[in-house]
Amino acid sequence: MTLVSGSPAHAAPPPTPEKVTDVPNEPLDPRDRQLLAEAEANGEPTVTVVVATDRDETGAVAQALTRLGATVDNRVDDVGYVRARVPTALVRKAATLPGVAALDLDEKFPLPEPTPETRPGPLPRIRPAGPGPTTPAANPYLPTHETGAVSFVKAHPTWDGRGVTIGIMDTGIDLDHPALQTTSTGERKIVDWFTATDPLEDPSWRAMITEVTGPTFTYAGQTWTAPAGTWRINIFSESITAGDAPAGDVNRDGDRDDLFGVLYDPATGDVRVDTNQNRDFTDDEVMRPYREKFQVGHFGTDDPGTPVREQVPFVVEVRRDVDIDPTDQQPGPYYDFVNIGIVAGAHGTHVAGIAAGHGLFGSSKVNGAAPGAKLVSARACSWAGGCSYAALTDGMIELVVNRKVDVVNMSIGGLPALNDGNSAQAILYTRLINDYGVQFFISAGNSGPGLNTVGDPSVATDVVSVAASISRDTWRANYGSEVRARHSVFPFSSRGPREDGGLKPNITAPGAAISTTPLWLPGSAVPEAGYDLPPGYQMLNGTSMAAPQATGAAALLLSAAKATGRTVSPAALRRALYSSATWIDGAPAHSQGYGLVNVPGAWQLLRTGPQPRSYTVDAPVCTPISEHLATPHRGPGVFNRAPPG
Ligand SMILES: [Ca+2]
Ligand SMILES: [Ca+2]
Ligand SMILES: [Ca+2]
Ligand SMILES: [Ca+2]
Repeated sequence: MTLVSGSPAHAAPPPTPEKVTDVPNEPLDPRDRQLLAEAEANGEPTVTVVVATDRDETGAVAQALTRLGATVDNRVDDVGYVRARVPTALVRKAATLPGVAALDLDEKFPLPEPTPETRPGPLPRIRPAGPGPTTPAANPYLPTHETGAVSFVKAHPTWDGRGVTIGIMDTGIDLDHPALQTTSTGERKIVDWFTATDPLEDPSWRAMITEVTGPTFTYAGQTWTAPAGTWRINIFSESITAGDAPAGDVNRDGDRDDLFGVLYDPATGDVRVDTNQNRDFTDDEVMRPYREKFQVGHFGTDDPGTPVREQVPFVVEVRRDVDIDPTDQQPGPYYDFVNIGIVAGAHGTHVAGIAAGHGLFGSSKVNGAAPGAKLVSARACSWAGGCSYAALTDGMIELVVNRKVDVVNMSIGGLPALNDGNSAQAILYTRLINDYGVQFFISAGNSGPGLNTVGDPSVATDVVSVAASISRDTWRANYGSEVRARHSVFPFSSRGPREDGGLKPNITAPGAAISTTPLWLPGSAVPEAGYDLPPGYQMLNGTSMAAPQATGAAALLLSAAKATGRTVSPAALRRALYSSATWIDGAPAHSQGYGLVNVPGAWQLLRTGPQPRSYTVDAPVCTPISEHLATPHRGPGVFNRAPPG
């Protein structure tokens, strides 16, 4: 059997169970101690922290942090959330403030890497044809039928995700892809698109500080034209995208030094981008945030003579009143920022196509799991260092509280030494799920097959942590390999249990797929299977691909519930998915959780109204770091990795 290691799509450093030295009253867990030590070594004056506060203590915590000299950058009282920049020397003090339930230091998860690992070797014995316009709905390239999604939609054509909006927390979704334009009923597929990154860290946010007056003015050594009136101006430089696709060339003309003027009206929030680079804003479209008018701008001009798109789509967004100097330990000075919203890599587009694509490969029949569902794109990753923990937290809150999505997919995560589901992020995600009724599906990670490799924040108790399986048919179609087992769990798929013995991952879904990628990326090979894909498609594997299969399956169930007047709580949804899952023979529970997602089976349970039950289990836990558990050395499952003696 062919062994395929996980693509680093859900890359994470290996766990480093550090030596535990007893620190009395140490408020930080081992990972945060390490991050703080790095900040101290680098002489960083402040660090960003993510704080889950006790209920009704958010205001008091924010005030106390401000008194410590911190800058509070975001605060959501209903969720009990504060994001702040704290003087590095005072982080431990901040963590012990009254009302702080948990405090984590911000860190960067590596940008999801879209390239699947390939194995050099002899030509495959099987030469599948690859997908195309005649590919049927049930196919091994994008195997949504393996969760029962295809048969469910065939039996109930209107329960195909319509009425449901899926949030995709990722690198952003390509706005031009034909399979991401409309739902099965012809409505707009991508209904919202926003960027959750920190304006002071992600240079796609431009500070609107310099004031200029039209009709002509000099800026950056050149003469510009604008409508009469007073404006703010800055430059968007394509080179800031060098860290990942589009690799520093947003207008796809082969160089990396193009500059684009950005003009902003602070009174109205109107934005103009000089996409044709003539330093004249009077011929540029007046743009508003995507959700207002669904405006999409483009850098570059497509050459119709080539299959690839020589053009990158973008949206604009405004963040008002950002404190641009968090190190002066006082409020302000405040300026507005304008974001140029383009995708930071192919990953989010691939995930979106698996969850809810409609009409892939030029086939009217090939879809993601829920072709009737709508999408909201949230970008938490940038080209300068990956996806930030703080942006993933801000973005999840924004998706649920303000963008009103029904279910969320996140195929990003990390692997801290203490993966016990008690991080600040895990606490906040749990509140969002239970208070707002929005279930999160999060990739389990690609750090398997070792024990206790399941990633945070998929370890949060009420998050559905998704492991990656592969069928015999997909081995053939996407790898050209012949195997015996009908279904198996990918070796790279992260294994449980949690540090406290809790059951993770929870469920399994197919973790290899050919799905959508930005049209401006060249076509790619599926080398093990021996065929090529045109621009707009790529074969990727990882739990990143499994999670959106599960999310799309959930969208079908929520769609069916809406159509039949049922209300489904996250607990009931999880119970139905878990109780109906199909056991994969030969795979232990700590690799597959309850088993492979089974949409028709889950609907049978939801239809008759299952009663979610909860049990409390308390058992001894002995691992090298189990003293850091919420209750030291205790947890909901027996887990013994204690060294002898
Ligand atoms: Ca260029
Ligand atoms: Ca222009
Ligand atoms: Ca072209
Ligand atoms: Ca300040």
